[in-house]
Formats: sequence, C-alpha cells, structure tokens
Amino acid sequence: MRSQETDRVFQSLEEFRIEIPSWGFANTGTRFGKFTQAAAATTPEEKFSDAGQVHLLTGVCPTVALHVLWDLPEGIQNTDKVNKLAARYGIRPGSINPNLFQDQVYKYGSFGNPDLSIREQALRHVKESIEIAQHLNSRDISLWFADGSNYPGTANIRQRKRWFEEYLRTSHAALAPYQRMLVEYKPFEPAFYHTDLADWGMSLLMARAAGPRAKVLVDTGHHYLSQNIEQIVAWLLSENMLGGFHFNDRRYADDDLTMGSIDPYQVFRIFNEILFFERETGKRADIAYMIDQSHNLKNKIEAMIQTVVMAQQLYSKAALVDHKKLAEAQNDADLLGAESILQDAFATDVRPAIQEWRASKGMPTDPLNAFRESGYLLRITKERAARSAQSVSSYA
Ligand code: LRH
Ligand code: MN
Repeated sequence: MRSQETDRVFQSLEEFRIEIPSWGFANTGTRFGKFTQAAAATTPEEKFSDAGQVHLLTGVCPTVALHVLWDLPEGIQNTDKVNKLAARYGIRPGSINPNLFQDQVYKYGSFGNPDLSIREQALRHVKESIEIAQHLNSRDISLWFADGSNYPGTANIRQRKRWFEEYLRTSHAALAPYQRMLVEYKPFEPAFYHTDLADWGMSLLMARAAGPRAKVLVDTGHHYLSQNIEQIVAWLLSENMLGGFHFNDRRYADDDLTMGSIDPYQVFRIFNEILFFERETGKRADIAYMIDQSHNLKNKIEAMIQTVVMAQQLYSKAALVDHKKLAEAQNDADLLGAESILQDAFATDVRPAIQEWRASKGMPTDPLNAFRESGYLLRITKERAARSAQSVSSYA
C-alpha cells in the first residue's frame, strides 16, 4: 500500500513533461572559446538521436525544441527529413525557434531595425518558421529577440516598440488556430545599453498587442539576481499570460547552467506557485516546460539526463505542498506555519518514490546510470570523433 506522499509523487510524475533543446547536444561555448566534445551532435540526425536517448531513458521528454537556422538550415525543405527523424528516434519536434540574431543583417536589430528591408526580412523568417512548425505539427513558435543598443541615444526606443507591435501582430495573424506564439524577454546580452524586450511587463504588453494566442515565455536566466521570479510567474498566471519556461540555472547572469545546480529552491518556488494556482482554480495551466541550457563542460547527454531527473524531483517535491493548509496558514498570518509547509515539502527525499514510479513504468530507476551502461556514448564518440575534431574551438 503506497503512502499518500508516494501517491502524490506518482500523480505529479504522470502529468509532468519537459521539452529538451536540440542545441543542448551541440558544441557550445562562451566568447572566450568553445571546448569541443568528440561525442557532440553536429547534425539534426545526431541531435534527434541523442534527444531520443534521453526520452527513452526518462520517458518524460517527448518533444525536442528546434532552432530554425541550426536544425533546418534549408528551411521548409528540411521538414520532411525532420519528420522522418522524429519517427525514427521516437521524439517529436517541439517548439520552433526562429533565429533573428545570428545573421550579419541583424547588427542593428530585426523587428527593431531602422532599415525597413531588414525588418521585412525578419518578418519573412518568422513567417517561414511558423510554416515550418505547421509542417512539423508543432504548436509553439518561441520568439527571442537580441534587439537593443549599446550606447545611450543611439536608438529610438518608442519607435522600435511600435515596430515590434506591428510585426508581432502580423506574425500572429499567420498562426494556425492550434498554434501559439511565446514571447521571451531578456534584460541584456548581447545588447548592453537597452534591450527592446527586456522584462516580463514588456513581453506581456507585446503579447497582448500581438493577439490572443501570444503568451509570455519566462527564461529563468533572464532576470537580475534580486528579482522575485516566482512573483512574476504568479502575476502572469493571474493574467492568463504565462505560456512557458526555459529552465536553466545561474550564479551571475544568463549562465545557462544545469537546472537546480545553483538554486534548486528557486525552481521549487516557481513550481509551487503554479501548483497553488492549479489547485486554487481547479484547472491545469497551459504551460510549456522547456529546458534551455548550453553544456560547455559537462557531457551533453549526461547533463540533459541529470536536468530532466532534477526537474522531476523539484516538480514532485512541489506536489507535496498541502495548498489547503498553506492557504489557511496564509489567512491566519501564521508565518512559520506557512513557510515550513514549503520547507518540509522541499526537504522531502522524493527519490525513492520516483524510482518506484519509474520501475512501475518499466523504465530504468536510475536513467543516468542506465545511459552509462548502454554503451551509447562509446558508440557515438567513435562515429563522430572525426567530424567534431574539425569544429573550431576559438571564438574569434
Ligand atoms: C537567449 C536564449 C533564447 C535562445 C537562445 C539559445 O539567451 O535564451 O531562448 O534562442 O538562448
Ligand atoms: Mn531561452
């Protein structure tokens, strides 16, 4: 007979799914360089293969996020191949990420660029990305804009805001009825004076201006250290404008470290606000849980499995919070009572219950260990060593 606690862990794991990023399997670095890994994925097929392994071993990441220029360099023409890869490796295309930051033409911005022809080029890329998503039966178009400026006075911030409203509205009109547009914000980098979509309020206003199927995407690394991210999450839920997350962790800025590696209680507090909202409203929030990390030093597949396992632990800990008792303690201003309800749930070791759940699903109780024993890494290291040795390691 399972304990009530174990039942809650089981129930939470039944509903929790998280999307993994194709770029998490590729060689990535910082401006100081890139330390290449022989086993890194460089082709869309290798990314689907690695993502398929993570889903096979964990069972909870059925979709992989794709970045258009990196995974579909020929655009629409690549969609048949991608659909075949999805079928072969047992993982479906997830959110589609247009790339409006890599091309030289975007030096002074994309939708915010003073040059009309470049704004129009950016719009064509977003529209093609929406069509690609339709060919892949993907629901979410995940938009992040590097647009901004590096020096005071060099940008008309209000004019750029009007252009963003216009082009996001036009993009929204191209969405199919089942699709959504997720608008991500970031306070700085690569722009270091102003960023056009710098915080949750700006993304919320832009999403509202774009249309009813536009929501806000919260990348946990895109906040100043002193910001209360779970309060932003609570407000976006209350406004019915929370569309999804890019989970990662950081000590300083947008470090894109593995989720829960620095501040696991932060993620727990976010999940707690979401489950509290769902318990209070009695309805599931329509949220895309996604990972957005760059694994510069850790083995990329192991880091991804570690992240999915950590996400399951933090989500099921949050599921142990008794929200009825919490609401009573809050109403009674019982500070210690309310606080300890969260701390007790967070301190609960849910790993035995999670392993029991995996066993009940016929999945390996320890996915990371199962991966290490699978021999997959050895095989791909041999297969890929020659190619990845060619990839450049220096930034400049
Ligand atoms: C920008 C960002 C965005 C992605 C990129 C890989 O910092 O978070 O979501 O497109 O990382
Ligand atoms: Mn992101």
